[in-house]
Amino acid sequence: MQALGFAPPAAPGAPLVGPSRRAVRAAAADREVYLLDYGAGNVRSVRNAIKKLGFEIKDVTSPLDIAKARRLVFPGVGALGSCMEILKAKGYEKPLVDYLNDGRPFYGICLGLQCLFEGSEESGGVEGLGVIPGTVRRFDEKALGMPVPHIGWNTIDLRRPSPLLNGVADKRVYYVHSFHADPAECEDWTLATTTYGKEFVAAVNKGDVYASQFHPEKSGTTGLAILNAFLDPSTAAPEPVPIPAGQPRGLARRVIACLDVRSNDNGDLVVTKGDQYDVREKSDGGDVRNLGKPVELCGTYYENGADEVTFLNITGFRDCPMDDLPMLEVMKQSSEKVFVPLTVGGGIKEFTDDSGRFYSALEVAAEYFRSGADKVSIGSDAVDVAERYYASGKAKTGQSSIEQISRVYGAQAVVVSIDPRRVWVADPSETKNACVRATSARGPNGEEHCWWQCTVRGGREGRDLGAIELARAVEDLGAGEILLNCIDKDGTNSGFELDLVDAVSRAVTIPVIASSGAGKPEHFTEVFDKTACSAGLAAGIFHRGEVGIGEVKGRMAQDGIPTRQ
Ligand code: 1PR
Repeated sequence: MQALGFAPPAAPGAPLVGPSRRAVRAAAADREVYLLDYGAGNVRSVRNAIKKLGFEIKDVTSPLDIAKARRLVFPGVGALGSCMEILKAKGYEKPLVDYLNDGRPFYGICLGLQCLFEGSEESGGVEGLGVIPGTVRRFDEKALGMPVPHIGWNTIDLRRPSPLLNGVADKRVYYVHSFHADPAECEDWTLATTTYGKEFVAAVNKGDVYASQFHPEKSGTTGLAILNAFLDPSTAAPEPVPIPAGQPRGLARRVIACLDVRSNDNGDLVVTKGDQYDVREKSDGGDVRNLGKPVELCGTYYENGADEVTFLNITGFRDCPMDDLPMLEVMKQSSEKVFVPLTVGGGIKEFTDDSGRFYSALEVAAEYFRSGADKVSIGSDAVDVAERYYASGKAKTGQSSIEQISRVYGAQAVVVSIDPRRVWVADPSETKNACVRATSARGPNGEEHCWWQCTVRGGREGRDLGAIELARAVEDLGAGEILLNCIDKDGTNSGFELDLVDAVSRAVTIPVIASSGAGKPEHFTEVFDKTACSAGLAAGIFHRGEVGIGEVKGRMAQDGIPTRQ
Protein backbone atom coordinates (compact mmCIF):
# COMPACT_ATOMS: atom_id res chain seq x y z
CA MET A 1 0.00 0.00 0.00
CA GLN A 2 1.22 3.44 -0.90
CA ALA A 3 2.54 5.56 1.99
CA LEU A 4 0.57 8.74 2.41
CA GLY A 5 1.34 11.94 4.28
CA PHE A 6 0.34 15.56 4.67
CA ALA A 7 1.89 18.39 2.71
CA PRO A 8 3.87 20.41 5.29
CA PRO A 9 2.27 23.80 6.01
CA ALA A 10 4.23 26.93 4.97
CA ALA A 11 5.97 28.67 7.89
CA PRO A 12 4.21 31.92 8.93
CA GLY A 13 5.69 34.89 7.06
CA ALA A 14 7.94 32.71 4.96
CA PRO A 15 8.43 33.85 1.40
CA LEU A 16 6.36 31.91 -1.03
CA VAL A 17 8.72 29.53 -2.68
CA GLY A 18 7.47 26.35 -4.27
CA PRO A 19 3.75 25.74 -3.94
CA SER A 20 1.62 28.79 -3.09
CA ARG A 21 -0.23 29.01 0.24
CA ARG A 22 -3.45 28.44 -1.65
CA ALA A 23 -2.01 25.29 -3.19
CA VAL A 24 -0.88 24.09 0.23
CA ARG A 25 -4.33 24.76 1.70
CA ALA A 26 -5.96 23.00 -1.24
CA ALA A 27 -3.64 20.01 -0.77
CA ALA A 28 -4.53 19.84 2.94
CA ALA A 29 -8.26 20.10 2.14
CA ASP A 30 -7.77 17.32 -0.35
CA ARG A 31 -6.88 15.01 2.52
CA GLU A 32 -9.92 15.92 4.61
CA VAL A 33 -12.61 13.38 5.34
CA TYR A 34 -15.86 14.30 7.04
CA LEU A 35 -17.00 11.65 9.47
CA LEU A 36 -20.67 11.33 10.31
CA ASP A 37 -20.38 10.05 13.88
CA TYR A 38 -23.77 10.46 15.51
CA GLY A 39 -22.43 9.31 18.86
CA ALA A 40 -24.03 5.87 19.14
CA GLY A 41 -21.00 3.63 19.57
CA ASN A 42 -17.47 2.68 18.67
CA VAL A 43 -16.25 4.48 15.60
CA ARG A 44 -12.72 4.67 16.94
CA SER A 45 -11.61 1.93 14.53
CA VAL A 46 -12.91 3.86 11.52
CA ARG A 47 -11.11 6.95 12.77
CA ASN A 48 -7.92 4.97 13.30
CA ALA A 49 -8.11 3.40 9.84
CA ILE A 50 -8.64 6.78 8.13
CA LYS A 51 -5.76 8.30 10.10
CA LYS A 52 -3.53 5.34 9.30
CA LEU A 53 -4.13 6.06 5.60
CA GLY A 54 -2.87 9.63 6.10
CA PHE A 55 -6.17 11.50 5.94
CA GLU A 56 -7.45 14.12 8.35
CA ILE A 57 -10.83 13.64 10.00
CA LYS A 58 -13.35 16.43 10.42
CA ASP A 59 -16.44 15.63 12.39
CA VAL A 60 -19.82 16.56 11.03
CA THR A 61 -21.20 18.88 13.68
CA SER A 62 -23.96 20.59 11.70
CA PRO A 63 -26.09 19.96 8.60
CA LEU A 64 -23.92 22.52 6.77
CA ASP A 65 -20.86 20.28 7.18
CA ILE A 66 -22.59 17.61 5.10
CA ALA A 67 -23.26 20.09 2.29
CA LYS A 68 -19.65 21.25 2.19
CA ALA A 69 -17.93 17.84 2.62
CA ARG A 70 -15.68 16.68 -0.20
CA ARG A 71 -15.79 13.12 1.14
CA LEU A 72 -18.17 11.73 3.71
CA VAL A 73 -17.76 8.49 5.65
CA PHE A 74 -20.74 7.18 7.60
CA PRO A 75 -19.96 4.28 9.93
CA GLY A 76 -23.38 3.25 11.19
CA VAL A 77 -23.31 1.74 14.67
CA GLY A 78 -26.04 0.37 16.92
CA ALA A 79 -29.64 -0.15 15.92
CA LEU A 80 -31.17 1.37 12.77
CA GLY A 81 -34.17 2.80 14.63
CA SER A 82 -32.04 4.98 16.90
CA CYS A 83 -29.69 5.85 14.00
CA MET A 84 -32.58 7.25 11.93
CA GLU A 85 -34.01 9.11 14.94
CA ILE A 86 -30.68 10.83 15.56
CA LEU A 87 -30.22 11.75 11.87
CA LYS A 88 -33.68 13.34 11.93
CA ALA A 89 -33.23 15.09 15.28
CA LYS A 90 -29.94 16.65 14.18
CA GLY A 91 -31.37 17.82 10.88
CA TYR A 92 -28.96 15.63 8.89
CA GLU A 93 -31.55 13.69 6.91
CA LYS A 94 -32.30 16.21 4.13
CA PRO A 95 -28.70 17.36 3.46
CA LEU A 96 -27.59 13.72 3.48
CA VAL A 97 -30.23 12.68 0.94
CA ASP A 98 -29.28 15.68 -1.26
CA TYR A 99 -25.60 14.74 -0.99
CA LEU A 100 -26.34 11.13 -1.94
CA ASN A 101 -28.67 12.04 -4.79
CA ASP A 102 -25.90 14.23 -6.21
CA GLY A 103 -23.66 11.13 -6.27
CA ARG A 104 -20.92 12.83 -4.24
CA PRO A 105 -18.10 10.84 -2.53
CA PHE A 106 -19.71 8.83 0.26
CA TYR A 107 -18.81 5.59 2.01
CA GLY A 108 -21.42 4.03 4.31
CA ILE A 109 -20.44 1.10 6.50
CA CYS A 110 -22.86 -1.58 7.78
CA LEU A 111 -25.81 0.47 9.12
CA GLY A 112 -24.43 3.20 6.88
CA LEU A 113 -25.50 0.91 4.01
CA GLN A 114 -28.77 -0.25 5.52
CA CYS A 115 -30.06 3.28 6.20
CA LEU A 116 -29.84 4.09 2.46
CA PHE A 117 -32.74 1.73 1.71
CA GLU A 118 -36.45 2.57 1.82
CA GLY A 119 -36.95 0.73 5.08
CA SER A 120 -35.90 -2.04 7.42
CA GLU A 121 -37.58 -4.67 9.54
CA GLU A 122 -35.23 -3.73 12.40
CA SER A 123 -36.56 -2.05 15.55
CA GLY A 124 -40.12 -3.13 14.66
CA GLY A 125 -40.02 -1.44 11.24
CA VAL A 126 -38.05 1.69 10.39
CA GLU A 127 -38.20 4.07 7.44
CA GLY A 128 -34.78 4.61 5.87
CA LEU A 129 -33.40 7.44 3.72
CA GLY A 130 -35.05 5.92 0.64
CA VAL A 131 -32.14 6.50 -1.73
CA ILE A 132 -31.99 2.79 -2.70
CA PRO A 133 -35.15 0.74 -3.43
CA GLY A 134 -35.83 -2.23 -1.19
CA THR A 135 -36.32 -3.32 2.40
CA VAL A 136 -33.61 -4.56 4.75
CA ARG A 137 -34.66 -7.86 6.36
CA ARG A 138 -33.44 -10.07 9.19
CA PHE A 139 -31.70 -13.33 8.33
CA ASP A 140 -33.97 -16.20 9.25
CA GLU A 141 -31.80 -18.68 11.17
CA LYS A 142 -34.35 -21.47 10.76
CA ALA A 143 -34.60 -21.06 6.98
CA LEU A 144 -30.83 -20.71 6.65
CA GLY A 145 -30.00 -23.44 9.13
CA MET A 146 -27.04 -21.28 10.18
CA PRO A 147 -26.21 -19.06 13.13
CA VAL A 148 -27.38 -15.45 13.14
CA PRO A 149 -25.74 -12.89 13.40
CA HIS A 150 -23.57 -13.60 10.37
CA ILE A 151 -20.18 -13.02 11.98
CA GLY A 152 -16.82 -13.49 10.33
CA TRP A 153 -14.76 -13.33 7.18
CA ASN A 154 -16.63 -14.03 3.97
CA THR A 155 -15.82 -13.80 0.26
CA ILE A 156 -17.25 -11.16 -2.11
CA ASP A 157 -18.62 -11.71 -5.62
CA LEU A 158 -18.30 -8.66 -7.84
CA ARG A 159 -21.28 -7.96 -10.09
CA ARG A 160 -19.15 -5.52 -12.08
CA PRO A 161 -15.59 -4.21 -11.96
CA SER A 162 -15.13 -1.40 -9.48
CA PRO A 163 -12.14 0.69 -8.44
CA LEU A 164 -13.13 0.06 -4.82
CA LEU A 165 -13.10 -3.74 -4.93
CA ASN A 166 -11.05 -4.75 -8.00
CA GLY A 167 -7.85 -5.18 -6.03
CA VAL A 168 -9.42 -7.39 -3.36
CA ALA A 169 -11.84 -9.50 -5.41
CA ASP A 170 -10.08 -12.68 -4.23
CA LYS A 171 -10.03 -11.73 -0.53
CA ARG A 172 -12.33 -12.15 2.45
CA VAL A 173 -13.79 -9.24 4.41
CA TYR A 174 -15.29 -9.02 7.89
CA TYR A 175 -19.05 -9.05 8.45
CA VAL A 176 -21.08 -8.75 11.60
CA HIS A 177 -24.82 -8.26 11.09
CA SER A 178 -28.24 -9.85 11.46
CA PHE A 179 -30.02 -7.79 8.78
CA HIS A 180 -29.33 -7.76 5.06
CA ALA A 181 -30.52 -6.31 1.74
CA ASP A 182 -31.72 -8.38 -1.20
CA PRO A 183 -29.87 -7.76 -4.51
CA ALA A 184 -33.06 -8.54 -6.47
CA GLU A 185 -34.61 -5.33 -5.08
CA CYS A 186 -31.73 -3.05 -6.06
CA GLU A 187 -30.06 -4.52 -9.16
CA ASP A 188 -28.85 -1.10 -10.40
CA TRP A 189 -27.07 -0.37 -7.17
CA THR A 190 -25.59 -3.78 -6.38
CA LEU A 191 -21.83 -3.77 -6.77
CA ALA A 192 -21.06 -7.03 -5.01
CA THR A 193 -22.87 -9.81 -3.21
CA THR A 194 -21.95 -12.41 -0.63
CA THR A 195 -23.57 -15.70 0.23
CA TYR A 196 -24.57 -16.76 3.71
CA GLY A 197 -27.22 -19.41 3.22
CA LYS A 198 -28.61 -16.98 0.62
CA GLU A 199 -27.17 -14.24 -1.54
CA PHE A 200 -27.28 -10.74 -0.03
CA VAL A 201 -25.93 -7.29 -0.88
CA ALA A 202 -22.27 -6.88 0.10
CA ALA A 203 -21.67 -3.48 -1.50
CA VAL A 204 -23.61 -0.86 -3.44
CA ASN A 205 -22.48 1.95 -5.69
CA LYS A 206 -23.77 4.72 -7.93
CA GLY A 207 -21.63 7.69 -8.96
CA ASP A 208 -19.19 8.25 -6.11
CA VAL A 209 -21.62 6.87 -3.54
CA TYR A 210 -20.43 3.58 -2.05
CA ALA A 211 -21.57 1.52 0.90
CA SER A 212 -20.65 -1.92 2.18
CA GLN A 213 -22.33 -4.33 4.54
CA PHE A 214 -18.86 -5.50 5.62
CA HIS A 215 -16.51 -3.47 7.79
CA PRO A 216 -13.42 -2.31 5.90
CA GLU A 217 -11.97 -0.93 9.13
CA LYS A 218 -12.09 -4.46 10.60
CA SER A 219 -10.94 -6.31 7.48
CA GLY A 220 -7.19 -6.03 8.02
CA THR A 221 -5.00 -4.91 5.13
CA THR A 222 -7.77 -5.86 2.65
CA GLY A 223 -10.13 -3.40 4.31
CA LEU A 224 -7.51 -0.66 4.48
CA ALA A 225 -6.92 -1.09 0.72
CA ILE A 226 -10.68 -0.71 0.10
CA LEU A 227 -10.88 2.46 2.19
CA ASN A 228 -7.78 3.80 0.51
CA ALA A 229 -9.25 3.19 -2.95
CA PHE A 230 -12.25 5.29 -1.87
CA LEU A 231 -10.22 8.08 -0.26
CA ASP A 232 -7.53 8.16 -2.92
CA PRO A 233 -8.83 6.64 -6.18
CA SER A 234 -5.31 6.72 -7.66
CA THR A 235 -4.53 3.66 -5.50
CA ALA A 236 -7.37 1.59 -7.03
CA ALA A 237 -6.66 -1.47 -9.18
CA PRO A 238 -7.87 -1.06 -12.80
CA GLU A 239 -9.16 -4.63 -13.21
CA PRO A 240 -10.57 -7.24 -10.81
CA VAL A 241 -7.95 -9.63 -9.43
CA PRO A 242 -8.75 -13.13 -10.78
CA ILE A 243 -10.06 -15.64 -8.24
CA PRO A 244 -7.82 -18.72 -8.18
CA ALA A 245 -9.57 -21.85 -9.47
CA GLY A 246 -10.71 -24.13 -6.68
CA GLN A 247 -10.49 -21.43 -3.98
CA PRO A 248 -13.08 -22.32 -1.31
CA ARG A 249 -15.71 -19.60 -1.15
CA GLY A 250 -17.99 -18.55 1.67
CA LEU A 251 -17.66 -17.90 5.37
CA ALA A 252 -14.30 -18.87 6.88
CA ARG A 253 -14.03 -20.59 10.23
CA ARG A 254 -12.26 -18.06 12.45
CA VAL A 255 -9.02 -18.48 14.40
CA ILE A 256 -8.94 -16.25 17.48
CA ALA A 257 -5.98 -15.41 19.70
CA CYS A 258 -6.86 -14.86 23.35
CA LEU A 259 -4.93 -12.74 25.81
CA ASP A 260 -5.71 -13.38 29.48
CA VAL A 261 -4.60 -10.15 31.13
CA ARG A 262 -4.09 -9.20 34.76
CA SER A 263 -1.69 -7.27 36.99
CA ASN A 264 1.28 -9.23 38.22
CA ASP A 265 2.63 -8.90 41.74
CA ASN A 266 4.58 -5.75 40.71
CA GLY A 267 1.39 -4.11 39.48
CA ASP A 268 2.26 -4.40 35.76
CA LEU A 269 -0.46 -5.43 33.36
CA VAL A 270 0.75 -8.66 31.73
CA VAL A 271 -0.54 -11.39 29.48
CA THR A 272 -0.71 -14.51 31.57
CA LYS A 273 -1.90 -18.07 31.02
CA GLY A 274 -3.09 -20.70 33.39
CA ASP A 275 -3.38 -24.44 33.57
CA GLN A 276 -7.00 -25.12 34.36
CA TYR A 277 -7.25 -21.44 35.35
CA ASP A 278 -4.27 -21.46 37.75
CA VAL A 279 -2.05 -18.68 36.41
CA ARG A 280 0.68 -18.79 39.06
CA GLU A 281 4.10 -20.37 38.48
CA LYS A 282 4.51 -23.69 40.26
CA SER A 283 8.00 -22.55 41.36
CA ASP A 284 9.72 -19.13 41.61
CA GLY A 285 7.59 -18.01 44.55
CA GLY A 286 4.34 -18.61 42.71
CA ASP A 287 4.37 -15.37 40.71
CA VAL A 288 1.71 -14.67 38.11
CA ARG A 289 3.05 -16.09 34.82
CA ASN A 290 4.21 -13.32 32.52
CA LEU A 291 3.99 -14.14 28.84
CA GLY A 292 4.30 -10.66 27.41
CA LYS A 293 2.80 -7.22 26.99
CA PRO A 294 -0.86 -7.04 25.91
CA VAL A 295 -0.60 -4.36 23.19
CA GLU A 296 2.57 -5.84 21.69
CA LEU A 297 1.20 -9.38 21.56
CA CYS A 298 -2.07 -8.17 20.09
CA GLY A 299 -0.11 -6.44 17.30
CA THR A 300 1.95 -9.58 16.68
CA TYR A 301 -1.13 -11.81 16.39
CA TYR A 302 -2.72 -9.32 13.98
CA GLU A 303 0.41 -9.39 11.81
CA ASN A 304 0.40 -13.20 11.98
CA GLY A 305 -3.16 -13.44 10.65
CA ALA A 306 -5.43 -13.75 13.70
CA ASP A 307 -9.03 -13.24 12.59
CA GLU A 308 -9.86 -11.60 15.92
CA VAL A 309 -8.15 -10.87 19.21
CA THR A 310 -9.87 -11.32 22.57
CA PHE A 311 -8.68 -9.71 25.81
CA LEU A 312 -9.94 -11.19 29.06
CA ASN A 313 -9.22 -9.10 32.13
CA ILE A 314 -9.26 -12.17 34.35
CA THR A 315 -9.44 -10.34 37.64
CA GLY A 316 -11.96 -7.83 36.29
CA PHE A 317 -14.65 -9.31 38.51
CA ARG A 318 -13.01 -7.80 41.59
CA ASP A 319 -11.70 -4.51 40.16
CA CYS A 320 -13.64 -1.39 39.41
CA PRO A 321 -13.58 -1.36 35.59
CA MET A 322 -14.16 2.40 35.30
CA ASP A 323 -10.95 2.91 37.29
CA ASP A 324 -9.14 0.34 35.19
CA LEU A 325 -7.35 2.87 33.09
CA PRO A 326 -4.54 0.51 32.02
CA MET A 327 -7.07 -1.89 30.47
CA LEU A 328 -8.87 0.95 28.68
CA GLU A 329 -5.48 2.17 27.48
CA VAL A 330 -4.67 -1.32 26.16
CA MET A 331 -7.83 -1.17 24.04
CA LYS A 332 -7.06 2.36 22.80
CA GLN A 333 -3.51 1.52 21.80
CA SER A 334 -4.38 -1.85 20.27
CA SER A 335 -7.14 -0.39 18.12
CA GLU A 336 -4.67 2.11 16.66
CA LYS A 337 -2.69 -0.58 14.92
CA VAL A 338 -4.90 -3.64 14.80
CA PHE A 339 -7.63 -3.68 12.17
CA VAL A 340 -9.48 -6.87 13.03
CA PRO A 341 -12.24 -7.16 15.67
CA LEU A 342 -11.26 -6.76 19.30
CA THR A 343 -13.27 -8.23 22.16
CA VAL A 344 -12.79 -7.34 25.81
CA GLY A 345 -14.10 -9.21 28.83
CA GLY A 346 -13.75 -9.09 32.60
CA GLY A 347 -15.85 -7.02 34.96
CA ILE A 348 -18.65 -6.18 32.52
CA LYS A 349 -21.39 -5.75 35.09
CA GLU A 350 -23.04 -3.02 37.10
CA PHE A 351 -21.26 -1.83 40.21
CA THR A 352 -20.99 0.97 42.73
CA ASP A 353 -17.58 2.56 43.31
CA ASP A 354 -16.02 3.58 46.62
CA SER A 355 -17.61 7.02 46.47
CA GLY A 356 -21.05 5.45 46.13
CA ARG A 357 -21.45 6.25 42.42
CA PHE A 358 -23.47 3.63 40.56
CA TYR A 359 -22.43 2.49 37.07
CA SER A 360 -24.71 0.34 34.94
CA ALA A 361 -23.22 -2.53 32.92
CA LEU A 362 -24.18 -0.48 29.87
CA GLU A 363 -21.97 2.40 31.03
CA VAL A 364 -19.05 0.04 31.65
CA ALA A 365 -19.47 -1.52 28.20
CA ALA A 366 -19.81 1.92 26.59
CA GLU A 367 -16.46 2.94 28.04
CA TYR A 368 -14.83 -0.10 26.43
CA PHE A 369 -16.56 0.54 23.09
CA ARG A 370 -15.34 4.14 23.16
CA SER A 371 -11.84 2.82 23.82
CA GLY A 372 -11.82 0.65 20.70
CA ALA A 373 -13.53 -2.62 21.65
CA ASP A 374 -15.95 -4.06 19.09
CA LYS A 375 -17.54 -6.56 21.44
CA VAL A 376 -17.72 -7.03 25.18
CA SER A 377 -17.64 -10.44 26.78
CA ILE A 378 -19.73 -11.02 29.89
CA GLY A 379 -18.72 -13.86 32.24
CA SER A 380 -19.84 -14.00 35.87
CA ASP A 381 -22.71 -11.59 35.45
CA ALA A 382 -24.24 -13.72 32.68
CA VAL A 383 -24.56 -16.60 35.15
CA ASP A 384 -26.42 -14.39 37.64
CA VAL A 385 -28.63 -13.09 34.84
CA ALA A 386 -29.44 -16.61 33.59
CA GLU A 387 -30.27 -17.80 37.13
CA ARG A 388 -32.74 -14.93 37.54
CA TYR A 389 -34.16 -15.66 34.08
CA TYR A 390 -34.97 -19.28 34.98
CA ALA A 391 -36.15 -18.41 38.51
CA SER A 392 -38.66 -15.95 37.04
CA GLY A 393 -40.03 -18.42 34.48
CA LYS A 394 -37.88 -17.01 31.64
CA ALA A 395 -38.99 -13.41 32.11
CA LYS A 396 -37.22 -10.72 30.13
CA THR A 397 -37.04 -7.59 32.27
CA GLY A 398 -35.00 -5.54 29.82
CA GLN A 399 -32.80 -4.58 32.75
CA SER A 400 -30.04 -7.20 32.61
CA SER A 401 -26.57 -6.34 31.34
CA ILE A 402 -27.11 -8.54 28.28
CA GLU A 403 -30.44 -6.98 27.35
CA GLN A 404 -29.28 -3.39 27.90
CA ILE A 405 -26.05 -3.67 25.92
CA SER A 406 -27.68 -5.70 23.16
CA ARG A 407 -30.49 -3.17 22.78
CA VAL A 408 -28.14 -0.23 22.38
CA TYR A 409 -25.17 -1.77 20.57
CA GLY A 410 -26.79 -4.77 18.89
CA ALA A 411 -26.61 -8.50 19.70
CA GLN A 412 -23.36 -8.84 17.76
CA ALA A 413 -21.57 -6.66 20.32
CA VAL A 414 -22.47 -8.98 23.24
CA VAL A 415 -20.45 -12.14 23.77
CA VAL A 416 -21.09 -14.39 26.75
CA SER A 417 -18.02 -16.16 28.08
CA ILE A 418 -18.80 -19.49 29.80
CA ASP A 419 -16.33 -21.06 32.24
CA PRO A 420 -17.68 -24.56 32.78
CA ARG A 421 -16.25 -27.60 34.54
CA ARG A 422 -17.24 -31.19 33.69
CA VAL A 423 -19.38 -33.03 36.25
CA TRP A 424 -19.79 -36.81 35.83
CA VAL A 425 -23.05 -38.45 36.88
CA ALA A 426 -23.96 -42.12 37.26
CA ASP A 427 -27.38 -41.27 35.89
CA PRO A 428 -28.74 -38.09 34.15
CA SER A 429 -31.63 -38.00 36.65
CA GLU A 430 -29.12 -36.83 39.29
CA THR A 431 -29.24 -33.28 37.92
CA LYS A 432 -31.80 -30.87 36.49
CA ASN A 433 -29.20 -29.81 33.93
CA ALA A 434 -28.97 -31.35 30.46
CA CYS A 435 -26.55 -34.29 30.33
CA VAL A 436 -24.62 -35.69 27.42
CA ARG A 437 -23.33 -39.21 26.87
CA ALA A 438 -19.60 -38.57 26.56
CA THR A 439 -17.96 -39.92 23.42
CA SER A 440 -14.28 -39.63 24.27
CA ALA A 441 -13.88 -40.13 28.02
CA ARG A 442 -15.39 -41.84 31.04
CA GLY A 443 -15.73 -40.59 34.62
CA PRO A 444 -13.50 -41.83 37.47
CA ASN A 445 -16.04 -44.54 38.28
CA GLY A 446 -16.78 -45.37 34.67
CA GLU A 447 -19.61 -42.82 34.41
CA GLU A 448 -20.80 -42.31 30.85
CA HIS A 449 -22.86 -39.18 31.32
CA CYS A 450 -21.79 -35.70 32.26
CA TRP A 451 -22.90 -32.08 32.32
CA TRP A 452 -20.83 -28.91 32.42
CA GLN A 453 -21.27 -26.75 35.48
CA CYS A 454 -21.09 -22.96 35.05
CA THR A 455 -18.67 -21.15 37.34
CA VAL A 456 -18.16 -17.49 38.26
CA ARG A 457 -15.21 -15.42 39.46
CA GLY A 458 -12.71 -17.18 37.21
CA GLY A 459 -13.76 -20.70 38.16
CA ARG A 460 -13.64 -20.03 41.90
CA GLU A 461 -17.34 -20.70 42.50
CA GLY A 462 -19.60 -23.30 40.84
CA ARG A 463 -23.36 -22.86 40.35
CA ASP A 464 -26.21 -25.29 39.75
CA LEU A 465 -26.56 -24.20 36.14
CA GLY A 466 -25.34 -26.08 33.08
CA ALA A 467 -23.44 -24.56 30.16
CA ILE A 468 -26.22 -25.59 27.78
CA GLU A 469 -28.87 -23.94 29.96
CA LEU A 470 -26.76 -20.79 30.25
CA ALA A 471 -26.22 -20.61 26.49
CA ARG A 472 -29.96 -20.96 25.80
CA ALA A 473 -30.87 -18.28 28.34
CA VAL A 474 -28.38 -15.69 27.13
CA GLU A 475 -29.36 -16.26 23.50
CA ASP A 476 -32.97 -15.56 24.42
CA LEU A 477 -31.90 -12.41 26.28
CA GLY A 478 -30.03 -11.00 23.28
CA ALA A 479 -26.41 -12.24 23.38
CA GLY A 480 -24.90 -12.54 19.90
CA GLU A 481 -22.11 -15.04 20.46
CA ILE A 482 -20.87 -17.62 22.96
CA LEU A 483 -17.21 -17.92 24.01
CA LEU A 484 -17.12 -21.48 25.30
CA ASN A 485 -14.18 -22.26 27.58
CA CYS A 486 -13.67 -25.47 29.53
CA ILE A 487 -11.73 -25.44 32.78
CA ASP A 488 -10.83 -29.14 32.53
CA LYS A 489 -9.20 -28.53 29.15
CA ASP A 490 -7.65 -25.08 29.69
CA GLY A 491 -3.89 -25.15 29.15
CA THR A 492 -3.74 -28.93 28.66
CA ASN A 493 -2.89 -28.94 24.92
CA SER A 494 -5.07 -32.06 24.67
CA GLY A 495 -7.65 -30.71 22.22
CA PHE A 496 -11.01 -28.96 22.58
CA GLU A 497 -13.82 -30.45 24.69
CA LEU A 498 -15.65 -31.75 21.63
CA ASP A 499 -18.77 -33.09 23.38
CA LEU A 500 -19.32 -29.73 25.08
CA VAL A 501 -18.71 -27.69 21.91
CA ASP A 502 -21.03 -29.96 19.94
CA ALA A 503 -23.80 -29.85 22.55
CA VAL A 504 -23.75 -26.06 22.96
CA SER A 505 -23.42 -25.38 19.21
CA ARG A 506 -26.53 -27.50 18.63
CA ALA A 507 -28.45 -25.89 21.51
CA VAL A 508 -28.27 -22.31 20.17
CA THR A 509 -28.52 -20.50 16.85
CA ILE A 510 -25.88 -17.86 17.63
CA PRO A 511 -22.19 -18.45 16.76
CA VAL A 512 -20.11 -20.45 19.23
CA ILE A 513 -16.36 -19.96 19.73
CA ALA A 514 -14.64 -23.16 20.91
CA SER A 515 -11.95 -22.43 23.49
CA SER A 516 -9.54 -24.28 25.82
CA GLY A 517 -7.20 -27.15 25.10
CA ALA A 518 -5.82 -26.44 21.61
CA GLY A 519 -2.37 -28.06 21.41
CA LYS A 520 -1.71 -28.47 17.69
CA PRO A 521 -3.16 -27.33 14.35
CA GLU A 522 -5.05 -30.64 13.92
CA HIS A 523 -7.17 -29.77 16.96
CA PHE A 524 -8.72 -26.90 14.99
CA THR A 525 -9.53 -29.19 12.05
CA GLU A 526 -11.05 -31.65 14.49
CA VAL A 527 -13.32 -29.15 16.24
CA PHE A 528 -14.48 -27.67 12.91
CA ASP A 529 -15.08 -31.13 11.41
CA LYS A 530 -16.92 -32.58 14.38
CA THR A 531 -18.95 -29.63 15.63
CA ALA A 532 -20.85 -26.67 14.20
CA CYS A 533 -18.76 -24.07 16.04
CA SER A 534 -17.89 -20.92 14.10
CA ALA A 535 -14.46 -20.19 15.55
CA GLY A 536 -11.60 -21.76 17.45
CA LEU A 537 -9.71 -19.82 20.11
CA ALA A 538 -6.32 -20.57 21.62
CA ALA A 539 -3.94 -18.89 24.00
CA GLY A 540 -1.05 -20.96 25.38
CA ILE A 541 0.24 -22.47 22.13
CA PHE A 542 0.42 -19.03 20.52
CA HIS A 543 2.00 -17.27 23.54
CA ARG A 544 4.63 -19.95 24.02
CA GLY A 545 5.42 -19.94 20.29
CA GLU A 546 4.69 -23.67 20.03
CA VAL A 547 2.31 -23.23 17.09
CA GLY A 548 1.84 -20.19 14.86
CA ILE A 549 -1.49 -18.85 13.63
CA GLY A 550 -0.22 -19.38 10.06
CA GLU A 551 0.40 -23.06 10.81
CA VAL A 552 -3.14 -23.49 12.11
CA LYS A 553 -4.57 -21.84 9.02
CA GLY A 554 -2.27 -23.78 6.72
CA ARG A 555 -3.48 -27.04 8.23
CA MET A 556 -7.12 -25.94 7.94
CA ALA A 557 -6.63 -25.03 4.27
CA GLN A 558 -5.00 -28.40 3.59
CA ASP A 559 -7.91 -30.12 5.31
CA GLY A 560 -10.43 -28.23 3.16
CA ILE A 561 -11.75 -25.95 5.91
CA PRO A 562 -12.43 -22.42 4.64
CA THR A 563 -10.02 -20.02 6.27
CA ARG A 564 -8.88 -16.45 5.68
CA GLN A 565 -5.29 -16.52 4.45
O1 1PR B 1 -16.40 -12.98 35.15
O2 1PR B 1 -17.19 -11.23 33.61
O3 1PR B 1 -15.37 -10.75 35.20
O4 1PR B 1 -15.01 -12.22 33.26
C1 1PR B 1 -13.78 -12.78 33.59
C2 1PR B 1 -13.25 -13.42 32.35
O5 1PR B 1 -11.94 -13.87 32.63
C3 1PR B 1 -14.07 -14.61 31.90
O6 1PR B 1 -14.26 -14.54 30.51
C4 1PR B 1 -13.20 -15.82 32.24
O7 1PR B 1 -13.25 -16.78 31.20
C5 1PR B 1 -11.81 -15.23 32.30
N1 1PR B 1 -10.98 -15.84 33.34
C6 1PR B 1 -11.12 -15.69 34.66
N2 1PR B 1 -10.13 -16.35 35.30
C7 1PR B 1 -9.37 -16.93 34.37
C8 1PR B 1 -8.19 -17.75 34.60
O8 1PR B 1 -7.59 -18.30 33.67
N3 1PR B 1 -7.77 -17.85 35.85
N4 1PR B 1 -9.45 -17.03 31.97
C9 1PR B 1 -9.92 -16.63 33.13
C10 1PR B 1 -10.12 -17.73 31.17
C11 1PR B 1 -9.75 -19.24 29.55
C12 1PR B 1 -9.47 -18.75 28.20
C13 1PR B 1 -8.18 -19.34 27.70
C14 1PR B 1 -8.61 -20.56 26.95
C15 1PR B 1 -7.59 -21.04 25.97
N5 1PR B 1 -9.16 -18.40 30.49
O9 1PR B 1 -9.44 -17.41 28.13
O10 1PR B 1 -7.59 -18.34 26.98
O11 1PR B 1 -8.92 -21.60 27.87
O12 1PR B 1 -6.45 -21.46 26.63
P1 1PR B 1 -5.50 -22.55 26.01
O13 1PR B 1 -5.55 -22.40 24.54
O14 1PR B 1 -4.14 -22.21 26.54
O15 1PR B 1 -5.99 -23.87 26.47
P2 1PR B 1 -16.04 -11.79 34.39
